[in-house]
Amino acid sequence: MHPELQNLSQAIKAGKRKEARAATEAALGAEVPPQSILDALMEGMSDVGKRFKANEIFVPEVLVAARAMQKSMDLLEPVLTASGIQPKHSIVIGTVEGDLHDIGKNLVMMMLKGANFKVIDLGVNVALAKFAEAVEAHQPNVVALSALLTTTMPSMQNIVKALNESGKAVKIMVGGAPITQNFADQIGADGYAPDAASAVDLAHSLCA
Ligand code: B1M
Repeated sequence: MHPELQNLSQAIKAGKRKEARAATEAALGAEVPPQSILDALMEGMSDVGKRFKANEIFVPEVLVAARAMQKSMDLLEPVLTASGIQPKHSIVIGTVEGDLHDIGKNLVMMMLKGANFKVIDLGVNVALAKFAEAVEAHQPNVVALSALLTTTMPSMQNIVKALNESGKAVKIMVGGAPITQNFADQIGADGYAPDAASAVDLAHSLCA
C-alpha cells in the first residue's frame, strides 16, 4: 500500500483531521488513483465501525473519526466525480416526524458515507410527504428511518406503511434506541440495525 494511504487510514482511525487532509492531499499529489484513496478511507471507517460495535470505542471517537473522514472526502469528492467514480447505491435518511434526535442518525449517515453510499439527509422531524418527495426525486435504493422516542414509533410505522403501499421499489431500514427487530418486522420494514456499524452491513445486504 502507498505510504500516504497508510497514513490516511491511520489518520481516520485516530480521528486526526489535519493528518487525514494532509495524507489525502499528498496521495492526490502523488497521483495515487482516487479509487485507492477511497478504499483506504473506507478501510479506516470500517475499522472504526467494528471497534464501535465491539464497544472498544464510543460515540465521541466515532464522531471525530467521521469528521476526519469528511475532511478527506471534501478533497476527494470532486476528483471522484471528475473521474466518473460514483457511489453505486443511494440512501435517503431522516429522523421521523415528531422526533428531533439526530446524533445517532448522523452517526449512521457518516458511517454509510464512509462505506461509499450516496446519502441524502432529510434531517429531523421528517414527515411522510417529505420522504415520499425524496423517493420520487432521488430514486434511492434504501430509505433509512431513525426514531428515538417511543412516542414517534407510530410515525415510523405510518411512513413504512405508506412507502410500502406506494409500490416503489425501495427498501426500508429502521433503527434507533426504542426500535427492535420485532417492531421492524411488525411494521413491515425490510431491515433493522441496532447500531451504526450494523446499519452499514444491513444497507449492503439490502442493496445486494
Ligand atoms: Co432526548 N430523550 N428528549 N434529547 N435524549 C432520550 C431519547 C430519552 C431516552 C431520555 C430519557 O428519558 N431517559 C427519552 C425518550 C424516552 C422514550 O421515548 N422512551 C428522551 C426524551 C423524553 C426527550 C424529550 C421528550 C424531553 C423533553 O423535552 N421533555 C425531548 C423530545 C424532543 C423531540 O424529539 N421532539 C428530548 C430532547 C432531547 C435533546 C434535544 C435535548 C437531545 C437531542 C439532541 C440531538 O439529537 N441533536 C436529547 C438527547 C441527547 C437524548 C439522549 C440523552 C441521548 C440520545 C443520543 O443521542 N444518544 C437520550 C437518552 C439516552 O439515550 N441516554 C434521550 C447517542 C446516540 C449515538 O445513540 O441515538 O440511540 P442513538 O443511536 C444509535 C442507535 O440507536 C442506532 O445507531 C446509533 C449509533 O449506534 N441508530 C440507528 C439510530 N438511528 C438509527 C437508524 C438506523 C440504524 C441504526 O437505520 C435507519
